[in-house]
Amino acid sequence: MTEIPSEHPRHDSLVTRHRIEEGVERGITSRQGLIAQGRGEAFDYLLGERTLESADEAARAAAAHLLLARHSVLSVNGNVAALCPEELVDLAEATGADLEINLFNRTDERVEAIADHLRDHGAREVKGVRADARIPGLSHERAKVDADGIYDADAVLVPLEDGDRAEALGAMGKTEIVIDLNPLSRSAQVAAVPIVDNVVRAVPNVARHARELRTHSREELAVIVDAFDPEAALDAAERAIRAGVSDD
Ligand code: PTJ
Repeated sequence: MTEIPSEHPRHDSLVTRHRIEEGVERGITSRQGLIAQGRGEAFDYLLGERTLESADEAARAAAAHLLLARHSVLSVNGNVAALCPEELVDLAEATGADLEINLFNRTDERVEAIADHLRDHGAREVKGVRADARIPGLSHERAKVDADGIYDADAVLVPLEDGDRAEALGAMGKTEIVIDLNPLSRSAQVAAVPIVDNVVRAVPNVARHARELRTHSREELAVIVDAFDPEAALDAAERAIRAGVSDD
């Protein structure tokens, strides 16, 4: 990879772009993932490539949900696996969540490459290889899940995807936490907790909140969950994008 000087004004964005490129070369990320990344970058640019106050509040509510859940799962696709594998493993550890591979462009080779990549970054168990259950009402590959993983979970964290699985998981009564830089995307719109932020910032931020909230009682966590307003979070992000103003 070309060395990017740390003082380069778009350093973080360029590093992120290289990770996705490398992900494609290693068979982890799909070629469509490059397009998704470009779309995300445009929104991130408009957000000022920073975590809004409203996204930080969403990350805190997400952490509370993951800690309260009976069984939480972090869904992993080819983009997020390339962008922040170590941070995903750390978030799973901080919350007790499972990691499960779930792909739109699913092939056995990609599933294996992602599972190996996560294990190389410290994951002990990676679900989604067996895929012995289906999410009802979905005709594409993302319907394939593990019976003792996403199918059984009561809270699922879904980073960047299109919205139909998000809706189907909601219909199964699961609490859905979505990370997506586009506040108008279908998955962000249907999420119980939409985090409008880059996954490379949001995943470690949720882990940081989870570690801070770990000593809180279930009642205190429930107060945080109840106080969170998804529509207000989406409105704040949309306002920031349209007006280029800070919400904090
Ligand atoms: O690995 P697979 O086969 O499961 O495929 C994954 C992709 C991402 C290719 C697939 O889910 C897809 O095509 O997604 P979309 O429909 O392009 O949606 C991607 C969404 O994620 C868009 O709303 C982008 O704005 C957003 N996005 C892209 N990069 C990031 C992001 N959100 C947060 N952080 C990012 N780095």
